[in-house]
Amino acid sequence: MNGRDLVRSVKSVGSVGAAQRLRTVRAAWRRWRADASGLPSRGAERARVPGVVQEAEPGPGGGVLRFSRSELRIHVAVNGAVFWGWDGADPEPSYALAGRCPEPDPRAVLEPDKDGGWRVVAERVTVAVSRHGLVEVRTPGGVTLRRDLPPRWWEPVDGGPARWMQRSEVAADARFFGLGGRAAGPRLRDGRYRLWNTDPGRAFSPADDPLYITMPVQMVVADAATHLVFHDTSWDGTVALREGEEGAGSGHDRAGSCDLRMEGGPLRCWVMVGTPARVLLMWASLTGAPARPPAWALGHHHARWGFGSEREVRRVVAGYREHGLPLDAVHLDIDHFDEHQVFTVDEERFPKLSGLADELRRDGIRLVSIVDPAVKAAPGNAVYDSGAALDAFVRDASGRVVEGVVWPGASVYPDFTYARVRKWWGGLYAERLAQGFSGFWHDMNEPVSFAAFGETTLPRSARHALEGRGGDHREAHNVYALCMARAAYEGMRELVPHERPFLFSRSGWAGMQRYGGTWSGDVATGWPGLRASLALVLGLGLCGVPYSGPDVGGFDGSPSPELFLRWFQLGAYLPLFRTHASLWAGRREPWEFGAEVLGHARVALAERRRLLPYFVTLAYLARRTGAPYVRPVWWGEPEDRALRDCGDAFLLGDAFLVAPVLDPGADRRALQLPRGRWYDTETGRAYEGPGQVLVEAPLARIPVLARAGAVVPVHGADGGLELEVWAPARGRTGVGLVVPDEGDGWEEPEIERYVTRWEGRRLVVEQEGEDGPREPVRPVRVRGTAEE
Ligand code: NBV
Repeated sequence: MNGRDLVRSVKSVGSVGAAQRLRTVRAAWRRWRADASGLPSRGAERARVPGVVQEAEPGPGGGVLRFSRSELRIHVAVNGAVFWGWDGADPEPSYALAGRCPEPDPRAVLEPDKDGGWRVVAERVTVAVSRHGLVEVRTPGGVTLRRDLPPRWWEPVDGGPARWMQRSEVAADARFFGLGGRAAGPRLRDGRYRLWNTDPGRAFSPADDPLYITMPVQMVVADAATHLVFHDTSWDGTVALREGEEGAGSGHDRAGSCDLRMEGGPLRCWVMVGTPARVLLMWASLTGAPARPPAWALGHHHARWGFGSEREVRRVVAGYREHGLPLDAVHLDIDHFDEHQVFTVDEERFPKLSGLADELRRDGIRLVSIVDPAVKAAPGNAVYDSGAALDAFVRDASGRVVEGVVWPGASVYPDFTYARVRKWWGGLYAERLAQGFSGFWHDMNEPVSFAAFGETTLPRSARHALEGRGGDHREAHNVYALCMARAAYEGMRELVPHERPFLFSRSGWAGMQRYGGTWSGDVATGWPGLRASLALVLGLGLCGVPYSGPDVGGFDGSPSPELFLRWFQLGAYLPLFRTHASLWAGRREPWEFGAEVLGHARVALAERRRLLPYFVTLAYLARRTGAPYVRPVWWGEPEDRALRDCGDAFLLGDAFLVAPVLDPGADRRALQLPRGRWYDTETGRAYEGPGQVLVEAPLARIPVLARAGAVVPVHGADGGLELEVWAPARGRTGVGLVVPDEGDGWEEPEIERYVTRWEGRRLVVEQEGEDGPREPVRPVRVRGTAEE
């Protein structure tokens, strides 16, 4: 971008102008007034607990327990997940569920337990309810995983939504993960975590909480088993976590605890027990299989807020070509809109956008467009006019359309909790497709309205359709982006039925993986930001959202060459591999950081390209099983406590252990190994796990280890698919799945399964087939046999 373009871009960002500042003061004031009149104060409240159980009524998969002051509905579903809801809460309606609630498991029955309590015994879990409403989740072997104390409600005497509190205890050795995207994760240490999707309004660091995606989803990992608990309510709330402590010697254990306080909504939850893999399989069967991105979305993306012109896009793309750097997608930010209005193009600076898109596509590069939900409140603006005609915009309690302030100035917000609004919005993507865009990047959808004081979102009293049930922003806020993603996804399925949509969204909620992925938002440039990038990807994966990645290099400022390179090297192993930065930040093209960084970045990019078939396979497996591509090192051994506490490395599928460099000046690092033999993929050196080792981490690369026995699909030198086989240890066998890239449509690929074993001194690799094992048709390259 030249100087003139920069000045124009900066000027066109309304927030820096005096008029915009005045608008934000007015918006904050309007928000405050709307809530003052639209949300009556709660007045006096009365506390309530369930009381004593009076009767039990068995039903399919469980039954109903009637207490003197509440009712508990409990059932085990066929997928093995357990549901319970107080005050008669049902699993439906729910924004998290992918479809109807799964059928009850007829084998699970409600039966009397000791001391006047009741229990439901299922195949993998027993749930016991005491006569006072304490709910215990136990393994089939009888070990308690979670004790939910009787809940407590506070009800306004004059009516209105009850606030409630649920205190739970977990094993002293348990660790907490999840709760959406938490920059301080992946292990969630003692503290309070808020459940309210929030744009921090500036580049965030690990101390910032909450961020854009919050979810009442916890994965709790303990010696006895892993469980996932999901409190299905979208209201504002907080989770206070405290890890337990094991008593040394003859001392007592102190249980871990979780206090969940919600401002409203039903008190209902789902619990899933098993291994991490089983738990996420159940989660995906309940809330939806993760969308499978098209193969190009598994390559390298380059974005920039402030390309500013077609000329600049061409310049950057040419730079990638000239420097021998593969590129798969370019993302256009709000600066390509006409006055920041979504679904428009600034014709002066992007006069032939569809021509540019065609040209890029011929070179194998796709264009991705940002999409913001707020619509410029200006009659004559086509999006505004069509939305207004449909009564699509959120209104306040008095019936006036809520006006906020975002990039285009005064703006209004589609109510995505309304099916016909979603349909209208989904249709608007036709304009983007006609411009040549292949994918979409949802931003500012917490949703954001700039405000001079108070919260930067819509008034809590703002009204939403909530699928016809009606309600306000307190309930709709956290699912706003989820519903926007649904609108886009369903729209694209109609507009381009033969292609898998590519969509990723800054904000979201439980179930968002059905429509696409996310990215880490505006992560602050700095070493802590780099660490937070990994924490977010890991944590979101454990909440069922497998496709994500950070702004490589960080969103603001200018990373040092070393920091940029380390970020780039990490990004090359994450599902979404994207360089991006703010309008005011330094450049992020790899050649801007000197010849040494450029050379190493080229190697990282080439390796990402080589591993593309593996990423395609992982994307497919995520869809089939819910398993994230990026997994914590304890994935297969959650009982290994040293692994449980390790958040600075990850497993990429089953085959690789990736150890990013997260500190400046490091040229080696400690790494906690899971069980078995691991080969340094660069040097071939073998390490034996479990245990801690020191691995070489020169500036040229981050350590990546391959699991002995892994069979990995990669691109060979001729671009064809070949198998990289990492020798199993003597006497051991190995296995690998390969899902060939069948294009960007909906065809179900044929999964290939390979096994490897030693026959004397010969390593045999075979493909399994219906008629028994056979020679693989694909070329095989064996590695890791040097010292055999
Ligand atoms: O659209 C501009 C930016 C975007 O580049 C970034 O990725 C988003 O997270 N957007 C936020 C709005 C402005 C942030 C200051």
